[in-house]
Amino acid sequence: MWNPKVECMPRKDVQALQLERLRHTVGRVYQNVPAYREKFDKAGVKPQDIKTLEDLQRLPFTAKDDLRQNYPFGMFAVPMEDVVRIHSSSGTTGKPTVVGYTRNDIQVWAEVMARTIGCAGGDKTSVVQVTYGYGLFTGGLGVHYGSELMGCTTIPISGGNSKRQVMIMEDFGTTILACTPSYALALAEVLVEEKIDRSKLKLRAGIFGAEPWTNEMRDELEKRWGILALDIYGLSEIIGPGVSSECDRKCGLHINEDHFIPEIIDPETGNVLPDGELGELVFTCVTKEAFPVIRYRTRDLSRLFREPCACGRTLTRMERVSGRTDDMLIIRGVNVFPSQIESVLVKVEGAEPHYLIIVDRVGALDDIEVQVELSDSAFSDEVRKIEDLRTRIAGELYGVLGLHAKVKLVEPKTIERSMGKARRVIDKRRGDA
Ligand code: DLL
Repeated sequence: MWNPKVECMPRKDVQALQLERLRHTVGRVYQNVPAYREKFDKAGVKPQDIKTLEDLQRLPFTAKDDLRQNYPFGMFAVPMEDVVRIHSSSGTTGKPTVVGYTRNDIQVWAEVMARTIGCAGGDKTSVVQVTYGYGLFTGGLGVHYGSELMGCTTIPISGGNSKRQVMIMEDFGTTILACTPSYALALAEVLVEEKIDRSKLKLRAGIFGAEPWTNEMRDELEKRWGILALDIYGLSEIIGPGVSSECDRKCGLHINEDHFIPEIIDPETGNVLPDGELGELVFTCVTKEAFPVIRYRTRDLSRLFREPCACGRTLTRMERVSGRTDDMLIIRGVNVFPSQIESVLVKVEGAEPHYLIIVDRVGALDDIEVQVELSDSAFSDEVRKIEDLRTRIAGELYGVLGLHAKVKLVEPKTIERSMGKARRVIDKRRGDA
């Protein structure tokens, strides 16, 4: 464990720390960021009104739109001369979201990322291959600084060039792989293609995140790599990776709540939901200097658990993110999450866990097609067997989704492999090409 003093802190001490930091941050943003002052004034709440942690609920939410309206630096709470780093999240439409860090913010980020690596059993003897992209995306540099702070040997290889990735993994003795789960799956295939003997690798853990994935996909990655595959979560607006991470108990992600206060709300009403209920994650940054967001609506769906973990950590845990509020597909009135489809596909014998969901409207009806890759062995089967497989997958999908999805089996290696966040859904109804 990187920082047992904080990670195992008694709950009342965490809360006292949160309150003190929250009050300080709320005062700062009110003072320094006109957009927050306006929002707070409109809601009729002053920084002095925040006397308990529950008073957080009196503050208005911040949404992606607020950041857009103040693009690029309008919500920074320090003068630009104190900003030492900028990152941004790509966003599919319009202007990106821009986030800034002071020197101290970068140190906090390294600290929370060292905890993340610690959760995966890392220490200064670890060799961390950072396969998340470096650049404006927070993945690469985020893991990088945490890994260096911990004293790990850090390989800043970034994404891409899969053959080189597996060669370096073997030659440099990588022990922890950091990349998206979809890229980890693609790399597992390259390992086989390159005939690299898995038993010669020193790899023991993967810290996978930046996109939704399922427990079924975890089992698959653990099987293919022979490692511990752990979920790590974060978003640029809060800090990047380092918001929360799983330990080897795999029972939720430990939130670094001495820096980020989590809440779960009903996405429709905005009401805070009790612990254990599924809803939208909201975070408040209480130590960030350059870009402290207050009650930021992530659109990610999860639940919170407060009981201490068997590992000894007392920090609040969040359930693996099962989807986003804007991820949900409504097909003929039925709510469908891509993660439900993934959990079925990963388990099917004869199909590879590479898939693409295509949604369209044909006439007045929504139409959903799930493309799945055949495995090499299934591909050489006779037509009847392939047809049986197709029917079986369609049946299993029906069982989970309660609606008929078309299943199209495609040839091995024809679904595009991604180096970063995989694109799983093409929704032609909203104009996706
Ligand atoms: O993806 C930060 C990150 C980098 C996290 C590397 C983990 C590892 P953004 O590009 O701003 O930041 O995207 C944030 O990605 O709101 C979620 O919807 C999704 N996401 C991130 N981690 C997970 C995860 C980075 N473990 C958005 N499970 C978030 C599910 C995730 N979704």
